[in-house]
Amino acid sequence: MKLYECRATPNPRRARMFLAEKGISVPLVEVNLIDGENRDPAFLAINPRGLLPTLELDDGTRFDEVMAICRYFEELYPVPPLLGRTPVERARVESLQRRAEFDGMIAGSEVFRNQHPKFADRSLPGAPQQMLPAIPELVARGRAGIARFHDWMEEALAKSEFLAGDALTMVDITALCAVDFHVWIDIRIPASNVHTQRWHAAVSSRPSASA
Ligand SMILES: N[C@@H](CCC(=O)N[C@@H](CS)C(=O)NCC(=O)O)C(=O)O
Repeated sequence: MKLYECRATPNPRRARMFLAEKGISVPLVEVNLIDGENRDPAFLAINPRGLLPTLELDDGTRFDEVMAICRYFEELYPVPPLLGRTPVERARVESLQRRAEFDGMIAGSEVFRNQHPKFADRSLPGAPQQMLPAIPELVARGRAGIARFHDWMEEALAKSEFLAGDALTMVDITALCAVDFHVWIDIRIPASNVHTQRWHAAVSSRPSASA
């Protein structure tokens, strides 16, 4: 088994952090996305979408998408549960995880990709044969999404230690990776959001945060 990833980038970090919280060790293969190695024919033969992370099983099965990879490992190694323990918890984690992903991770990507000159012809990740030019108007929408993300986190974290309750879940992993990714676009948790600041310091100090 191996996990194709790129150490510097936020979505592979979500997968690495999830694995570290579970205590699972998977050999990592670095693909230098910054230099465009994910769009080289050698990597496109592995994943035609050129997307990271991509998991490869010992029988050659491969799949991408962070949540598909995490769900696979959650089924094999249910302890500690990071996607919820009961049907209701699982539904709640799914709902909040998507919120962190859309308003945190994807909104950050919208700002970053639509304003960075290196991504002028790649406003969406994946599928190099279907590259899309940047749409500068999306930068404002991304920023609005991130403001909404900050408000939601502050409200949730005023009520509980972690975003989905009293234990760390995938919601916290996605949110932490999003918050740290936002530094690339010079956006930080507002200083007045004290509950989110407390949460960020606590989650960042876990060994998995530097996995
Ligand atoms: N929805 C995907 C998003 C993955 C993604 O956007 N990965 C980025 C790295 S953070 C990537 O592979 N980008 C390829 C590119 O920009 O060419 C997931 O959750 O895994």
